[in-house]
Amino acid sequence: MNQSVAHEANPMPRKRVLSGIQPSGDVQLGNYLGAIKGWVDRQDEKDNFFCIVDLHAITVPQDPNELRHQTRSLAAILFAAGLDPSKSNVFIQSHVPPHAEACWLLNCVTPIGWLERMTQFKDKARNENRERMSTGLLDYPVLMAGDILLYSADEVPVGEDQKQHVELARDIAERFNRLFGDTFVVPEPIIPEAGARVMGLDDPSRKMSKSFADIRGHAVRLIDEPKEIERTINRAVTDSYNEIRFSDDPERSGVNNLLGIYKVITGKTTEEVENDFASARGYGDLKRSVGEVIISELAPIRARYVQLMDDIAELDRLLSLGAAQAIAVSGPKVDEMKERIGLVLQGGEL
Ligand code: ATP
Ligand code: LTN
Repeated sequence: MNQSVAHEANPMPRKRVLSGIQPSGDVQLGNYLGAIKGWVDRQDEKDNFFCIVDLHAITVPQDPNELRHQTRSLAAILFAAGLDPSKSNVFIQSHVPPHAEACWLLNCVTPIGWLERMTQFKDKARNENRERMSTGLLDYPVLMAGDILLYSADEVPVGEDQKQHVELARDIAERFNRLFGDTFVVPEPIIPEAGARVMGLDDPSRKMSKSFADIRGHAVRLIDEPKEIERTINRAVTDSYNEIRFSDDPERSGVNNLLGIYKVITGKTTEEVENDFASARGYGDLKRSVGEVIISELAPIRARYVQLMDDIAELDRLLSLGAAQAIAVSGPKVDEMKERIGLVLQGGEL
């Protein structure tokens, strides 16, 4: 719908963007700065698909009622953060059957060694008993490759931690194209220059994560009240150098992280940020300023979120519109995959 309008006004086709986010907990500042903010800022220039990846979320155990709530809550956050349903198709992955189908078809051309080498899988497998870990956790990146390839996405805007998975999607696309002829666009990962890896405020050596967002002091959640944000930032781990400048010294990663957050939100250069703090009296001043910029960025999002969650029927309607657009693109693509592989299509060949 948005695409045809765009094409009339502009003969150059817009780049197709697809990205995904899991309903696996409360959306945190890293998700926003590393991914969502970029989706919103560039939605006017692109042809946009954003997928709430509930099938990815169930690769680890989820409480059914909680998952249902988190899925709608995530949709409300995405719209509240500025995704406009007339410009961006926002949909739930499980509403669009081609995703699960494409995953199976791509499983059959993906060597298992490629999956066993994925850093995210190795990290999760290290802490999990293999007798309890789901097969879905290993297969996770193939489902993600399907998400991307079904839409012929040119660009996949993600945080740094997902770069390897997008590269795997490229490898899978190239292998399928080699085996069965040109079928897929080979996608590019788009990683923001700043904000691509926001670190945990309680432990700046590991990335801020939605699934740890309930741990006290770990994350700023997009729906936190200003007082809560202030408290979390005040509690953030720093160091004893008392020097407010960017640094790649792991011992100073807490302060570096706070400065990084300030830098993305204000849009200032490294030099301008350091100048802002040249006369600061200490980390107390730094935390106060960082807390303030976060609160002014998130307050309007929180207000819109509360309104949207008050009308679930409207939210579900917007998600149905997104799913219809998604099916219109991914349905024919999955048929093309089947035909190339040699499966007989119901009703005859394309
Ligand atoms: P989980 O804890 O369930 O793995 P998550 O917080 O890592 O969740 P995802 O839904 O897996 O979030 O990721 C959504 C998007 O947010 C992805 O593009 C991912 O790269 C990005 N992202 C996640 N955490 C961060 C972070 N700390 N800094 C920057 N970007 C991030
Ligand atoms: N694995 C991603 C979420 C995701 C995704 C996608 C991102 C699922 N499918 C397709 C980009 C494109 C993550 O952020 N953990």
